[in-house]
Amino acid sequence: MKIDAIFLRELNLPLVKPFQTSFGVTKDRRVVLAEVHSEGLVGWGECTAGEHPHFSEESVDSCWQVIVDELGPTLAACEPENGGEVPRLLGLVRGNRMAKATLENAIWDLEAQRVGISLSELLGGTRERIPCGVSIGIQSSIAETLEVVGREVAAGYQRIKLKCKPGWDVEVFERVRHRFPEITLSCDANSAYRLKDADHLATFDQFDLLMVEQPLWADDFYFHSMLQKRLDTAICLDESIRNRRDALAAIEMESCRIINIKLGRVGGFSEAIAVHNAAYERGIPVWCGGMLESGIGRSHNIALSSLPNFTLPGDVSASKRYWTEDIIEPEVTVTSAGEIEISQEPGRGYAVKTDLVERLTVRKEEIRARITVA
Ligand code: OSB
Ligand code: MG
Repeated sequence: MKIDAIFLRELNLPLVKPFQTSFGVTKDRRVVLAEVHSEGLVGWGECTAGEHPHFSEESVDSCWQVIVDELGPTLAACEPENGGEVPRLLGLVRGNRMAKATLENAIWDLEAQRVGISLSELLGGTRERIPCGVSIGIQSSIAETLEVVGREVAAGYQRIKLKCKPGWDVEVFERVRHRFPEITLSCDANSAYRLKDADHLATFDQFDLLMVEQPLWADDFYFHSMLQKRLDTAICLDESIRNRRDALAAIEMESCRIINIKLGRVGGFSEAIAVHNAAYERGIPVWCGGMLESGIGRSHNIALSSLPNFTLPGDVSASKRYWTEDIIEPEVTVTSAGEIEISQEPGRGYAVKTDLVERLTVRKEEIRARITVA
């Protein structure tokens, strides 16, 4: 496909309410979108990097720089046949996976539109609807947490994940489990613990959690494998899994029993499918993580979640939990059974509200082709 133009935009999108993890609070999202024009069609990509390099080394500003100066000009000079070719075209740049995913995913979006099939079908999706869970940030009190959990359970969500950290864990789990004995519950530490906390982490076993997500260092497999031996509860790795080889290492070392797949974290759809397949072949279930995405990233997550090994509820939830008005139409809605229906329309299945995107744009840059010689 011929690339006619690439625009990169930054939007300012205030969250409906602040989201707190073990590494900080997010109030307003700075959403970077790539808009790739090709032969009359427009493919969209969303950058999932945070405002600060806390979840990973990448941030909104690092991605902006790498896309504008490196990845964008390279891609604009190519004529990729499909999304699957993009990792090779951008391979000269090391790392920077969230930046790469922003562009690669836009090409997959274009490809689905060109072929005239849904993005889900293009990716190899097999589900008509996907099970949904929610990630609940650290609240100011346990009473408030109980209220939020109650609201999400009533809305139908199939799994509740509580963000945790030292000092905000067992007491919270205890009260939530006591009030909601039957719900599927998990927790996510975003690497807030150390191996010396193993005895403490083992006390989480009494709460019948579906998993403990990323308890230790973001770059670790070995200490997670030591910890997994001491827990009955399954460890799920998020931050640690950057690609298929990481998934293979983690599975081989028994560092986890479940894998969270995030498009940005692994560098785009190609690698996400590779991680999915590697886990599938080895009997390790996966689920789709979230990064407080706008409707564009959210629609990509929905399509990805339709692949067969996404058997556990993902952190893919309704637009209204994050935004007063999402930038897509229709907005993402979740049924009372806690499911999202997969669109069978060509492409993403959610139209971009271009006028709203334009109004929310705080910076925009057109990227021109540049031939890079290795
Ligand atoms: O670790 O899953 C995570 C949000 C920002 C950074 C990291 C994570 C999260 C979430 C939110 O848990 C998931 C979502 O609802 O988008
Ligand atoms: Mg996580």
